[in-house]
Amino acid sequence: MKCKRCREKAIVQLRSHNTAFCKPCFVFFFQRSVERAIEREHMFEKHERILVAVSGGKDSLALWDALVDLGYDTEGLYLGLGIGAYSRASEAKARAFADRRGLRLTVVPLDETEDGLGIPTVAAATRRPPCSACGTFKRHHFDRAAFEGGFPVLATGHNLDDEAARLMGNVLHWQLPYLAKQRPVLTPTHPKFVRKVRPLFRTSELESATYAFLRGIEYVVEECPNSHGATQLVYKELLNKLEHQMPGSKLAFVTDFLSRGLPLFQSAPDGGLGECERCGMPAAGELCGYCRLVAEVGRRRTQAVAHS
Ligand code: Q46
Ligand code: ZN
Repeated sequence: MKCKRCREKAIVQLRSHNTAFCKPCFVFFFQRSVERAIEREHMFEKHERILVAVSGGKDSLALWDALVDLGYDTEGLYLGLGIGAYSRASEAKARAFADRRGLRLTVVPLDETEDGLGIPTVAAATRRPPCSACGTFKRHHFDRAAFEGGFPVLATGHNLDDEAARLMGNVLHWQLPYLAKQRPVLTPTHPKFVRKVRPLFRTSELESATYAFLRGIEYVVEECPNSHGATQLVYKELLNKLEHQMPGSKLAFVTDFLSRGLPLFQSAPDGGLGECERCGMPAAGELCGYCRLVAEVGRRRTQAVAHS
């Protein structure tokens, strides 16, 4: 098998693109794909400061690495979710990545912030699935850090597999408001929100894992313990089976939706946003979703003490 670009011996075969590359050409292909996604979707420009949300995993670190190499002005943000050994290991990987390259990384440990709540505590107190609490907490802290840090853009490492699985879930349940928002660039709907972008939306998990490996990026290999049994994983397995039989299906599913499906969902209602009375971030009611959750934890704890 020869590299499609330079005819040297190929080390990576990408069936979805019907191509194969040697190491330097794959690195070039990966970075070029990221750059094309940024340019075509008008995600950001070279003069803008980009906050990259990193989890310590392969996708977000591969994204940060590629953005730095492509000459973008970046800083990293790591949110310590307080999920035991998994969080400790992923924080160590994120820190080591930034240190080795002399990049600036802000670490926000949830259990040491003013509310002092890690994800397991919130999930246990409210009896919610950890991932539901985690989503609300991540959104709030990412939005807040980007706004307070004066960044016009927040980039996350969601890849093609994530996007395809999310799309499948949204289609299966006809989640019209979510379908209207399923796009690689979310423009802010409030002055305190920043542009949110997903430069890896056309890049598969296989490609980001290969890139991370070839670039010598050390990332946390273990999955979050709460991801087991998550519905997203079921969708990913189904899509992997489809991809195996019909290479390129995931990319076509997502990109055809964006070009032909998404315009049909543009009219989904989007209520006006005010500001949260407690934290000042955008909110649909008196409190934002994050502060409502924090208040619920407080109430449940008080009830537990009263009944003990
Ligand atoms: S980190 Fe958070 Fe994920 Fe863990 S608790 Fe769920 S959402 S699985 S990407
Ligand atoms: Zn709030």
